[in-house]
Amino acid sequence: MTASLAASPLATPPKPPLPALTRPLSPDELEAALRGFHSSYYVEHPFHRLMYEGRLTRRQFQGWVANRLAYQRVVPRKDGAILSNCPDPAVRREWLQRIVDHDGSRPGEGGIELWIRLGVALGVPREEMEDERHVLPTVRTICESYVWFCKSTPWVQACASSLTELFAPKIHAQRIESFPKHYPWIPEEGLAYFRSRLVQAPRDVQHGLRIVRQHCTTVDTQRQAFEALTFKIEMLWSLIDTIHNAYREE
Ligand code: AHQ
Repeated sequence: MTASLAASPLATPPKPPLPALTRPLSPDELEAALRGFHSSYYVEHPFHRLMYEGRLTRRQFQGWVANRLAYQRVVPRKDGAILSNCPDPAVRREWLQRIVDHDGSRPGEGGIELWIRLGVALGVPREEMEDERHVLPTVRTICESYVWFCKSTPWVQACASSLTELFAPKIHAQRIESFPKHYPWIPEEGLAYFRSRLVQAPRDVQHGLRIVRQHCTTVDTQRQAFEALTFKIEMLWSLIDTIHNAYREE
């Protein structure tokens, strides 16, 4: 590559070590290749390093939590898109739980409500969280791209894109560990969302892996699963990049 064109380090996620796919992978080989994306996951992004090393300012935290609500709010919509494309009632019955996890069973419940409470705990007034006045146009476009991806992609590949959560327990555990240590001003109840995901994400990942292991049995469908996970890896990287650049402290 021409030196002048090389992007600055960490401007793009590290490439995962993908197998050549000269033949279909066994289900175990496929799962191992999907887990190999861990090195590309945005837990290594500079913004997240600032966060768990205790170097994030209150303003950066508030910009992050207010913008990340846009992502939390598209999750049940993209899961609804997957349900609309999925012909298997057994898969739909299990996948449906994800929508309840985020929207709750009644107002004032669910993960999106816990995320709004995290925003309030970080000092963003509830009204300013809920009306999304701080959500950046690029963040909104990036989040909407996840909904469009799940609407327009075969349901198995859309399920594969959710498997970034293979690596999410690490990022939630880092927050639960680092917030009290570095940011004593954040009330303990602000961590409730991360604690809920430590339970829900591993359960969801097992379901997503079962689907991909069962349905991605050819070179083409396995390549499409890698492409779906790559889309999501880059989507999350773009999301945190946008927030990092918008709230840089000079
Ligand atoms: O809070 C998150 C969440 O509910 C989900 C759903 C899942 C999906 O279906 O794509 N991905 C996801 C993620 C959540 N939190 C992110 C974070 O950094 O807090 C991580 C993200 C993911 O890894 O995909």
